[in-house]
Parts: sequence; structure tokens; C-alpha cells
Amino acid sequence: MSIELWTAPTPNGWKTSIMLEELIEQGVQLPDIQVNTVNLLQGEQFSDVYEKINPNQKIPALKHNNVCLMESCAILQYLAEAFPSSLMPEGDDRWDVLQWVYWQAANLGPVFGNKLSYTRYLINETSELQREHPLERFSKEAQRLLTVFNKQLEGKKFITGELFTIADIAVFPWVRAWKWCKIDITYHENVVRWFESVSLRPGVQRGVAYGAPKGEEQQWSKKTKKRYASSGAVIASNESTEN
Ligand SMILES: N[C@@H](CCC(=O)N[C@@H](CS)C(=O)NCC(=O)O)C(=O)O
Repeated sequence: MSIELWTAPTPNGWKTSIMLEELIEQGVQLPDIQVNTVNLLQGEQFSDVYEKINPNQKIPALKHNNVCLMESCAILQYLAEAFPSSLMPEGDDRWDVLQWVYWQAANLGPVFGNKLSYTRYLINETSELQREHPLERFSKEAQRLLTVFNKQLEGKKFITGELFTIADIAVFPWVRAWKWCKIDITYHENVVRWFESVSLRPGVQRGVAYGAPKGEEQQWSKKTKKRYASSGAVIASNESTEN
């Protein structure tokens, strides 16, 4: 049965598209993939039809056989187990990978996301004074997480060692947004080295191209960034929520 993916061009969405493209790179025979782009600005995530697919009303979501899933990291784990490859090792190494996937879901993703909201999106809704505390809190915590991540990468090619796994896929799209979030990664040498090598992977490059405007697959234009900032403001302030 085909795989159906609901996504949008955002870090959580790109985790799943990178995963599909990396499985293809690994030579895994995937069924047909149907990609549905959810227009977050128009509030399609809040429709009754989509709520049945993802009760949390966010992207991404995935259907395959009898499984319907929300949460990008659950989707990574599902795909890794449904289509075995080196992206998810077996035995005890599996736990090393999973703890970093959970670390991303519970720490890096939410902290980078919150920093982004107060840096780019919630500008008109909040005063500088109101933003001061969350900006300080999320900047500091982002730097602490990058220090943890930098230590983990010491002497390793990828997060858990020599193999590129779903842990790298989970973390990459948020680190990729470092300039957009205004979170400086450049003090963290291992993070920069890891980021540069992951960016060059063909599967990753195709994965982050999902939903990107033509010709802007690897680098968005100023115009797209501006459009994205105003869409982000609407979504972050929940203006598109009806009640
Ligand atoms: N923890 C969730 C987060 C999903 C999430 O926040 N998705 C964002 C896009 S990156 C979204 O759909 N936002 C729309 C909204 O908040 O209305 C996951 O990893 O899947």
C-alpha cells in the first residue's frame, strides 16, 4: 500500500521528507509516495478532515497500511522500522539513536521553535519588553543544548558514531534554521562540521526541497523569507485558529 504524507516546508515537515529520500538513497524499495501539502497559513491543519488524520492539528502526518501517525519523530521511527536500513541500527545501538531522537523532540526542536517565534514572528503582537525574557531564556537554553550536542559529536562523524541515522535526520532541519532563528552555531566546531557534511547528502538536499519554491531548494530568496515571516506570524499568534 502507498505511503501518504501530509507536510509543509518547515523543519518538522522536512524531517519526514529527508527520511523518505534517505531511504531511497539506501536502496530501500518504497511503495508509491503521495505527498499532500498542508497550507498552514490558510489554516488547513484545522479542517475536520485533517483533524481526523492528525488530532494535534499540525504537520507532519503519515498513513501507511493500517497505521496513521502524527509527530515527526514517531514517523521517523515508524519508517525506520517498517523499512529496515542502516538509518536505524539493531540491538543496543538502537537505544543510543532513540535517546537522541527524543532529545531533539523534547529539547532542541521546541527551544529553537520558541526562539524563532519571538525573534521573527511575534513582533507586532508583543512589545520589546515582553520579548526580553523569553528571548533570553530560549537563547541561553539553545546555546546550552548546542554545547551538549557539540560534546556528543566529539570524535564522531554522526550523532551516534560512524552511521548516519534517524537521530541525525531529527536534529538536522532545526540546526539548519540557525540563521533564521538567530541562534549562533559557529562557536560549536563539531556542530558546524556535522552540519556541513549532512547538508551535502543528496537525500538531505532532496528532502529539504519539498515545498520549496523552484530554484530556491537549498537557499530561499529574500522575498520568500519575507513571505514566510508574515505567514509565521499568523500561525505563531494562532490568528488562524477559529476559536
Ligand atoms: N512535535 C510536533 C510539532 C509539529 C509542529 O509544530 N508543526 C508545525 C510546523 S513545523 C505546524 O504544523 N504548525 C501549524 C500550527 O501551529 O498551526 C512534530 O514534531 O511533529
